[in-house]
Amino acid sequence: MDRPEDPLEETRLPPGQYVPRGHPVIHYGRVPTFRPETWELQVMGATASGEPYRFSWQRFSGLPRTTVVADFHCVTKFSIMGYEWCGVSAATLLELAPPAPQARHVMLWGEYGYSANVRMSDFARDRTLLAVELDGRPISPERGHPVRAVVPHLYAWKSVKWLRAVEYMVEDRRGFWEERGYHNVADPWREQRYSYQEEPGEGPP
Ligand SMILES: Nc1nc2c(c(=O)[nH]1)N[C@H]1C(S)=C(S)[C@@H](COP(=O)(O)O)O[C@H]1N2
Ligand SMILES: [Mo]
Repeated sequence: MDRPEDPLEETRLPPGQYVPRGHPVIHYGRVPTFRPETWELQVMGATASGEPYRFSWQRFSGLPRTTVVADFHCVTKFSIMGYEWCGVSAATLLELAPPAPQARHVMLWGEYGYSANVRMSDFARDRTLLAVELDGRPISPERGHPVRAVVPHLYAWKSVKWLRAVEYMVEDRRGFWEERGYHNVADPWREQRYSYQEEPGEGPP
């Protein structure tokens, strides 16, 4: 094993993870084309008003932004340390498009139907972002341009690229990888990789 260069890396790395050379890019399917005139982000499902919300690119790109520095942990075991994301915090979205009080879960939808479910408590964490910049530049097309969810405290498959909708859910449902054998919660510090590890209450009934 290579010795980590940063002495902090050892304590910052969740169990079973390693730091690779370079920054791998991984996703399923092809990279969509961004069309600012037709792009919109929808917030739907169990909203407090019962109505869906739509944010045009013009509106979304004018929302206040925050910066989050976070490590990024892929379930295939590589971790990228210290990405700097800038974007609209999930908390801001929750204020502008409030969920119904019974909504305990969220489905994050990317282009082409990729999806990942997270608990509302994970979505509402102050470091969850709808990111538009990575390391000081607009996110590149293959990393999720124009908007990518970043849920840094969960495995990276929950950080949906090319985000197009946020669905508030009263009942939990599994997203793309969660349906294919991956853990519903996905906490890297507890090494929640696979659905067979789920404890009662961690997945949909
Ligand atoms: N829309 C979409 N988002 C996605 C994926 C995908 O296939 N489609 N793959 C996920 C997985 S498994 C990982 S590890 C990260 C990879 O992000 P990166 O390519 O920026 O390293 O994106 C996640 N977000
Ligand atoms: Mo991944």
